[in-house]
Amino acid sequence: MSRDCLFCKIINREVPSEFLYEDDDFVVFKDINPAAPVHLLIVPKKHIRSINDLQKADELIISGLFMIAKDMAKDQGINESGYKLLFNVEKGGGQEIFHLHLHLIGGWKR
Ligand code: DGP
Repeated sequence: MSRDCLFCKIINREVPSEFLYEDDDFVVFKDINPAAPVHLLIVPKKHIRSINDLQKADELIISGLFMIAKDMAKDQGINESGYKLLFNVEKGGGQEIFHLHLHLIGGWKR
């Protein structure tokens, strides 16, 4: 938990957001500024600034992010049509919220 982190506040329900999925270690909610018809954020509850800050002990977090992403893609009905998974890393990589999250983006009509 980081006091001034928006995603920590969402995880702790200090800032309202509807969770599409939650377990002991992760939450999933819709991106407030969607880049596609489906744009979800898969977010570990542990505060990790970015991919750069991952430790060996975080391996289960990384595998969990991808397992939840593919389940959410199926849940949203976009697993067969296809989707993108994206990490923005630090400012130069487009990261705006410095709490690790995986973007799940898809649902285009092609
Ligand atoms: P990134 O640039 O990778 O750090 O992505 C951060 C995303 O978070 C960005 O696409 C917009 C989204 N976002 C920012 N503030 C909020 C918020 O208060 N609620 C929700 N649901 N999403 C937010």
